[in-house]
Amino acid sequence: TWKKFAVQKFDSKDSFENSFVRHVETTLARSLYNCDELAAYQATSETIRDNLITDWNKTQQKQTAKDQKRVYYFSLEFLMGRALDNALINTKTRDLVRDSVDDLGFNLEDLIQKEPDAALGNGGLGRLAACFVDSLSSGEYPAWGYGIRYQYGIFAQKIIDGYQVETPDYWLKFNNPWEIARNEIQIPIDFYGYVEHTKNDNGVKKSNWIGGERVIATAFDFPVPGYDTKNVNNLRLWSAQPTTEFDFAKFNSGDYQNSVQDQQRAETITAVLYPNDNFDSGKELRLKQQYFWVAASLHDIIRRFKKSKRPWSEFTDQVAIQLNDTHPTIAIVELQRILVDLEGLPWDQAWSIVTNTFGYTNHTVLPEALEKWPVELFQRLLPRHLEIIYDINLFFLQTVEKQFPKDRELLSRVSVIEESQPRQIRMAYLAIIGSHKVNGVAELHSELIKTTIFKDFVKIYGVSKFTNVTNGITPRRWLKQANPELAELIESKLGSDAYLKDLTLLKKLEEYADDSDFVKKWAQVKTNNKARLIGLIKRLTNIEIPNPEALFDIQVKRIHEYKRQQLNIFGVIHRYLQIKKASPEERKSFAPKVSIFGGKSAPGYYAAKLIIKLINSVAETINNDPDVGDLLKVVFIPDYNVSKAEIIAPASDLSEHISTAGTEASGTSNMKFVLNGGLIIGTVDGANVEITREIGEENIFLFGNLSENVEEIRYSHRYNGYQLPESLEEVISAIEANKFGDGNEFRQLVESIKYHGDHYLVGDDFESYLKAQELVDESFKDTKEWVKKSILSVANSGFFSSDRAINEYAEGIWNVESINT
Ligand code: 26Y
Repeated sequence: TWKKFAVQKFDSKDSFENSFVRHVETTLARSLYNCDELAAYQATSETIRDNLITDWNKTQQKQTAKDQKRVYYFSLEFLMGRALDNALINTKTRDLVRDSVDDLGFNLEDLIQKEPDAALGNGGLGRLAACFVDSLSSGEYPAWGYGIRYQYGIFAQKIIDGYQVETPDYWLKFNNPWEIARNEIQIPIDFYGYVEHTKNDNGVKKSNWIGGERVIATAFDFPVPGYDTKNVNNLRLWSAQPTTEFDFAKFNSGDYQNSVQDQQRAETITAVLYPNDNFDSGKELRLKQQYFWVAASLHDIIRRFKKSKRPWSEFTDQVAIQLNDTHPTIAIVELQRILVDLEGLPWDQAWSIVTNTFGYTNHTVLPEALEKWPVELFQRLLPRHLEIIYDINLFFLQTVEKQFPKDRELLSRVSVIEESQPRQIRMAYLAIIGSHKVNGVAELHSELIKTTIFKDFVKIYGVSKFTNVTNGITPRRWLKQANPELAELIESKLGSDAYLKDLTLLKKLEEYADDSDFVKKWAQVKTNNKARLIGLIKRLTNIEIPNPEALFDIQVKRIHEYKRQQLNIFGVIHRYLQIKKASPEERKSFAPKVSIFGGKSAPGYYAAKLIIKLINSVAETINNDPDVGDLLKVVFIPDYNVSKAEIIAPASDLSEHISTAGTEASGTSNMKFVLNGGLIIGTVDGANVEITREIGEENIFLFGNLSENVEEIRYSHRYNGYQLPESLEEVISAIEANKFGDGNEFRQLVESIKYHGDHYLVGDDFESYLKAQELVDESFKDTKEWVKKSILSVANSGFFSSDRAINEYAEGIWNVESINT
């Protein structure tokens, strides 16, 4: 009898329109006559959502029945972007829905634009998590993502007088059709309080944490559809709520107002995403977020495990947890606490379960990005966890001492506790000690962590604990969705869309690199995508790009000194000065170029904000200089985000990935640009190395010092002094001569390079950068050759699919299988 009531998925225009109308009239309580684009977007989404939820339910049932090992991806950031278009593509209903909403008097593209980005992340790390959940679903892995449902995502960036101004991103303003509130799931999470030490009847010590403040974690589920499969996995994001238990002491003393206020504080835990990328600010609320999310997630996972009535010894056959950076490291301690204090397991057995459960991904070697927490803060906020950390550290140091007797230096170097003022807990070390595998995110980076920041741990554990999984991106969003014309052209040659599931199939495109008809079409797609970007730029900045044939040179990513947007803008100034010096006749030999920047700075990062201001000031001068005309335009696109990246990445001729060698762990925008047929100018850093290997060094413009020399050069700067090249001195003089607004304003930026050691080696790489740019100009003149490079790059970028990355994690780290194997 159940069967006959089963919810029907829409599978035709008729059934779609039926459901659409029902959602307008019932879910939204509107009439069809009063249905604007926002309502139409919502009704469309609700209709898709019905299908997703139906498949989501079946997926969960199937996974439960199969009862295999599941993987849980713990990430404080999921930079998802918009859901609608992606759901249409993954469920292959886009054409049907386009025609249907057309019938109903709407344009699908317009409806798609109504959706706010789910911007619950800063940059690369958060977007990686989003690509990974897409690949986990598409590969039909039994997998859940766990994170926080921030009420405010990453701030929206406005540019006012050339300066970044942050405005709050209240993304949940309207109903969010893509989440399912699970109000019935209510998990109590405690903070503060004290630890009670007792002995049980057998004289065994027992510890019991009595929390001092309680909040409730409630779940919101986001269905994650796979591509061309009915598999829909779950992304569970936690939201903090007050408990309903009042503080009766306050209440009875008549202090009702304060009693309510205390409760309200609970909600602040999940109110806002910390907007720092690669920089640790060490705020108490951030640690509260971390524990809140991790404790709720583990509670959920353990509840699920207990339903199966298995013994604890089988926990690691059922559960793998991946830690996206050190942000969830407290999970290691929390699981140990649950097993020992609450479940009564012996320490060693518990610890073996813990270490076999966790894997840790490192995303950076920058010291300022490595998390450390003051011992004092832990003592107050999580007193029992601090005790457990001490014990973990003690047992660890004891084994090290056995292995390397009398090496006190080593012990103090690897101790989880840094004996500084104040004493701090080194979260990365805790993550290594509590995991069975540690991975970097590109080959070079994975080698670097073994030889620099974690070198002592290689000595202790052996090299096999450390591994590499090079990052990847999902070809569904970053090719099919962002670049539908290129996807169609590719499909016409490959004969099917199978490459979207096996990206290495792109290889076949090599056969067409000299096919003049194909080359022409390929170039036309790029031109169309550039036109689309020109429209966006006009709308956002009012800057006209007069020449769509100009070389589009793009650098979009978080603004950071190590990513060296300053090197790029100095290069632009150099070009400008060259144009100014040239005679009108000579000017004809310059290839027209548009220099495009975009990215957010952390609100408190002064140097990065100065870089933004400098870019805008340079743009102002150059764009209004009649000597320059169409030869050079400079644009700063405000509020760079996932949706804008989808328009920007397909429109590049050249993109810049020019970090100081050894500083960018991987980079993933480099992959997005290559997959969309743009060439790269870059340093020998992060995944650029592997991109070069895959596509061939004749197809990439590499420059700059190598990572193995960086420390030596910095040392030499410090002790022997250094001289900036003439070309850079000239650029700096132009800034100081107020050619780009008040030069004084940029003093700090200039001085850090001129006088304070030039930590990021801008001077050392400048000439080499200019040479690479000259080569770019030269190559771009030969359109046919350029397009050929573009085709060959795309043909050989299959390795950079996040599907490949996920398969590597599944096999090498999680020991988890796809549901159909
Ligand atoms: C400590 C805390 C404030 C913090 C917050 C965010 C620390 C780091 C981050 C974010 C780091 C991040 O996005 N890292 C990037 O990860 C990408 C995915 O692996 C890499 O491609 C990229 O090189 C790396 O910078």
